[in-house]
Amino acid sequence: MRVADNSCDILLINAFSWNLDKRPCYLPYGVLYLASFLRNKKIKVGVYDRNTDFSLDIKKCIDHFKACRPKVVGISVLTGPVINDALKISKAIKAISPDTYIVWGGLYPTLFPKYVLEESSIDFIIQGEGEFALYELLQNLFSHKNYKDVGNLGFKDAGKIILNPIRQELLDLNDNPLAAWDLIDIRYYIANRFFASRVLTLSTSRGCPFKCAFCFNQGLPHQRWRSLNAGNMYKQIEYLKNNYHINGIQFYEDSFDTDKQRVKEFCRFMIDGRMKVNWSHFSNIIYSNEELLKIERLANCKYIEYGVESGSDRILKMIDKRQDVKEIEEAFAVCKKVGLRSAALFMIGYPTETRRELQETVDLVERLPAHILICTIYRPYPGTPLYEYCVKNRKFKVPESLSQQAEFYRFSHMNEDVYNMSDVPTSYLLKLQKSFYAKFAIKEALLCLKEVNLGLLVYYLKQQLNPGTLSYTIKSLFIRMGIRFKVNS
Ligand code: B12
Ligand code: SF4
Repeated sequence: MRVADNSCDILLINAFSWNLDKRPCYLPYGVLYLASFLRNKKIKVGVYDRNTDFSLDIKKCIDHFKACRPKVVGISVLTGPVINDALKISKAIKAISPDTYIVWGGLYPTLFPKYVLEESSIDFIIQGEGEFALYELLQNLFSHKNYKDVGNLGFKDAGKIILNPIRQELLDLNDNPLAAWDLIDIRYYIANRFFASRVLTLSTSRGCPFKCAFCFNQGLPHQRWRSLNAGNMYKQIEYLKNNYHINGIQFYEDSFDTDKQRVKEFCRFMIDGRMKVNWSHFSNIIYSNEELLKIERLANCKYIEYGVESGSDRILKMIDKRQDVKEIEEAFAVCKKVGLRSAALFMIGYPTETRRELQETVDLVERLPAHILICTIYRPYPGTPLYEYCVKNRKFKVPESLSQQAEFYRFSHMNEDVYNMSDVPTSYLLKLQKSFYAKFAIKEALLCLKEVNLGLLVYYLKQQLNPGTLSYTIKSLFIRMGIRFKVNS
């Protein structure tokens, strides 16, 4: 949240989505890459991350806006409760400064453009990748030229909502390799993880070549996988190590290892440079490759997160996951053999999912040698094949207003009263999610002990000693015992 002389042409705000114990943990790469791109074009940029503003109201954010006096405010918005925060900020800024342009970008306006533009405090949205479109919009606004042809732009013209076509051209990530880390207070983001004590997240690729039927990627026009090259990945790590003394990196991107050559070269850089930084990444089961994983291990990779999604082959086929249960088990076994820790990410509550299929997922969770488990409940995202299915066959209708959508797409948890696409009662899904949570809590505690990471153990215990969390964990443990021994009805 730093601006050199306080004034700027555009203030980029990352709306509040999450922090834990005063740590957002995840760097807001949407605004950080946009900021460095615009800065290279000589535009004065400020960044404000609401995830590091721990006040419940938006006073600090608005004071910051007043100090910067930008002509344009860009707000980065994911789907979920974050919408409410973005809306509150937009309304407050418009109320005190009606001439300031408000632009929303990020996944939510990309997937739900019309709902956003119906809101009077929002002037523009930019769909999809933001760099070229935002730069072009700013150039036109600053020189009072016509902005109506800017690709990816959405706006209102005489009350009518106009959505311009999405441009085919995508950014070459190597043209803008460093994010504007210096515009935020990085200390907030350094997290203590089990594999290293000072971890930052990195985002070195965009897009995904897979076609999972539930995933937002299918709703993004013209997304295509591309990446920073290995040299630039290494340069980023060197920069973060030299400037912020980190000892761990979490690659937080959809498809880190689509280009195996890139990963091999990156490992070579890490090994040759004797870089003492541990790291982790997401991967796909069908990318599992013992030879590559051994090289990764040598280059200090410690941990891999796999989208397992389900323990039922029928569900895996239905969601077009391109993996079966046997392959999943093999991939986790390879990780174990090579000496890498692993996480299994699951979803439950898919359309048509039955109790028997959910039991197959429970059984798989028991069998997998994963160290971390995460389980979320399925929600239909527009633009995805599974969303279309839910609209046609499960009477699904996306909630009408911005605030209802904020509630519907909120963080993983589900109430009894929302749409449930599966063939089992919502109460059963909730029980199952709690049971996974309990298993996760136990595995996490064991991992802290095994890694002899006392800082993390203290953090974990502090979290667990919070009365709300503790009662949730205890309740979850009982539910887990019930599900484990199949005595639940
Ligand atoms: C880091 C991350 C988080 C972080 C927060 C990130 C942040 N902004 O602070 C945390 C951990 C908090 C998080 C939480 C959740 N996340 Co998340 N997250 C990600 C992740 C892995 C990386 C985001 C990122 O840095 N991308 C890289 C940057 C460069 O891309 P970008 O942010 O899209 O930005 C570009 C454009 O969107 C645009 N843009 C972005 N902002 C702006 C602003 C302006 C003004 C303009 C013009 C343009 C613009 O330009 C940018 C550069 O081209 C994405 C995966 C992904 N591929 O993006 C999932 C992802 C966004 N998350 C997802 C989900 C499902 C969630 C959760 C719901 C998880 C859950 N079930 O609990 C929660 C929801 C939080 C909430 N809504 O309140 C989904 C989809 C969410 C959605 N449809 O909105 C994604 C896509 C993962 C997936 N494959 O399913 N997430
Ligand atoms: S692999 Fe992950 S990011 Fe890619 S389409 Fe599937 S769920 Fe989405």
